[in-house]
Amino acid sequence: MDTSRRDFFRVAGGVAATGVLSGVFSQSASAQSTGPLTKHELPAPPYAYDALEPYIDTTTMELHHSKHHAAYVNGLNAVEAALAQARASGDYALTQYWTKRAAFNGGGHFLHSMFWKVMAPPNAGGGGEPSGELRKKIDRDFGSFDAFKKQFSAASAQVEGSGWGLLHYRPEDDRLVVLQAEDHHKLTVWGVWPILCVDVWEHAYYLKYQNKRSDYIDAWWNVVNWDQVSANLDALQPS
Ligand code: MN3
Repeated sequence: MDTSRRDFFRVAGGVAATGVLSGVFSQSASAQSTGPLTKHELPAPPYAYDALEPYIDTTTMELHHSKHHAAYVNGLNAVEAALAQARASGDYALTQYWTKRAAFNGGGHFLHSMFWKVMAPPNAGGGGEPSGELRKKIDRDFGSFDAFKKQFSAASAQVEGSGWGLLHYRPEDDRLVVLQAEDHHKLTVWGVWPILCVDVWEHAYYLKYQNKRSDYIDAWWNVVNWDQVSANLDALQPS
């Protein structure tokens, strides 16, 4: 076992309260049938924690990235190790539990990774309005950028409990659609791909905005990185 793999096992073991991981680590080296595991890692945000001030405060950014997002990364690693352990042992009794945890933690890791990238410091790539092909599709599919913003803001503000507001591209009919997610995964729709997301869990805004989720969303538009959203759309278009 090489050093990085040992380090990963130590990290993953630290989050596995059930203790199921110790078995898979000892077995996975010899049991080829369980398959290799991906080591999911916490991506660094492309700016400093204080870069989105005054719209998103430094303490919120630091806790959100280094604690909350990190927990989803560790959780996803633990889930996949537990499922490998099930394959190694042949005991699939907890598969439903771990599969639900895979959706929650995998969704959390994916959406937070996108969330950091679709934001940029105000007046340094953040804010303003989209242009190019993205702007054309927004105007076409929502009537206007203003109407899109209102619908997206409303969808995000009206998420029941914790969740996300999402702008998706739907390749089937070449259309942009606004949807919600509860938690990180519920209300997921097939056949669409997210290109913009806003986290409306209370941990994303409560320190600065308390119960005023709509105020947070209004402020968040000032840090949207439209170049990144355009790049996300372009990556889904046939070239
Ligand atoms: Mn979050």
